[in-house]
Amino acid sequence: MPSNNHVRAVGPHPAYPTRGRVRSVSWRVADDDYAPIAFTHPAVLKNASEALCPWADRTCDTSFSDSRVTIRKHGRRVVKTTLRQAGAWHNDMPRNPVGRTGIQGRGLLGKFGANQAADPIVTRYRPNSTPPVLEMVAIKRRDTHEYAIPGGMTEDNPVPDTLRREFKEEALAALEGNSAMTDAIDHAMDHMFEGGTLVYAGYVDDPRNTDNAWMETTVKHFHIDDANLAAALPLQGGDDALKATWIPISPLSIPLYASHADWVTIVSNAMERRMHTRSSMR
Ligand code: RP5
Repeated sequence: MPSNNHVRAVGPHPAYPTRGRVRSVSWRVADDDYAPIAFTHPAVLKNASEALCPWADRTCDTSFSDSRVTIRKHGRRVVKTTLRQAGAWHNDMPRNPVGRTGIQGRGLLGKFGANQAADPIVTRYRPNSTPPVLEMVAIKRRDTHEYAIPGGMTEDNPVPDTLRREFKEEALAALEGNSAMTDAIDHAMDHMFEGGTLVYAGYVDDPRNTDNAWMETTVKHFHIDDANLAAALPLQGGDDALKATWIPISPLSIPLYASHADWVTIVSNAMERRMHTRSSMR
């Protein structure tokens, strides 16, 4: 049976073949009949064979066992370990640290092992709402048509840069080519992305995961107290998004992509506690 954090990783994806049957997610439970489907998407293979190889690995290098990292949140810090140290290396290949997925190969993911992303949860209180309604900026993904945090792959860049870049690319596409607006919003973004609160770091229950490649992410929360700034954000979906919009998250009633609902719930609970603390101090 799939565990709670391994449901989407054994489920369907529009660009994937049907997964092999997963009787037991845990590698610790023997399953002699386990027959994962071999699948690496043609787009990954094409990218990997090109002279310039920006995001896909050419081959699985055994040095990845000690050079590729896997992450997790430890208190207020993100802790990094190698695939080997994390027990995510088996038979000269990365092995999904949570368990079986029914697919071997890389699917749509470019890197063997952990594919690192960053996810910014940007919230505000809906203007003039009583009781207060907490909202976050969400995109509607083009691939699965689900609402999601506007995150993206780090592509080996620092997490803070990725959070800012992805938010702009995925949710503020209206800025492109509009230099007057860009300067003003850029300034506001600099301010907004200073700090933030670490919500989660680690494995993502992503529908693209396979036995040999999986998503990990660093999630940070940024709350906009300035209602005028929040209202001024020109939300518009970028290339990977059908649209970008504010959605209510207290309570969260819209299903979200992968494990995004888990992290959004952490944020909405924390904001509720913050509000109670503030009102009890008045
Ligand atoms: C998820 O995939 C992460 O949480 C992040 O939101 C996203 C990154 O992949 P792309 O949106 O770049 O496809 O696992």
